[in-house]
Amino acid sequence: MDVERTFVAIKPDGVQRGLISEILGRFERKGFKLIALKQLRPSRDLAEKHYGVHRDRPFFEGLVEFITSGPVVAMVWEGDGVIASARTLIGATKPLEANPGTIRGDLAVNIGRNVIHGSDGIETAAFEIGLWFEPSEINDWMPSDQSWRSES
Ligand code: D4T
Repeated sequence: MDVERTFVAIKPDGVQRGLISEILGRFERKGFKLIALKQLRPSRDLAEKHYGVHRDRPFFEGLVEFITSGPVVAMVWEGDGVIASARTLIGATKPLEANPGTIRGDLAVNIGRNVIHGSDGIETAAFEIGLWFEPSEINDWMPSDQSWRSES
């Protein structure tokens, strides 16, 4: 399997609730590699582009208001199968339907305050990484224990 990259963001509710380390830790402990990380308050333009696919949905305006309401922690994680695996770690969009053990299943109740975002496919991941990060902000590094992490 090709090494993948995915975009993950801790939304303003996750930041305000002090869940950054809890969420980051789950990706680290799983064994994925963090290659970009920053905190920012997204502009309206960035939020509208990020959620452009939902532009005509009734919840769009509230969603943009929410994601621009405070700091977001934006990340890029790398690893085999990381796009689908991150979605599994995150859990269902509706937190009340998310399985226990997932981030939303353990830490959220409301679809409009579901703590975290993760790209849902290869093309979306490439688009979102390019939208949120400059190439110079992405660090291509090799963990010293890489040989222990990879299949032989
Ligand atoms: P994100 O994109 O935030 O990771 O969420 P998902 O990928 O899990 O789900 P999504 O794209 O379908 O929804 C994007 C975002 O919109 C909010 N939302 C969604 C909402 O407030 N009301 C709704 O009815 C839906 C479907 C939650 C996530």
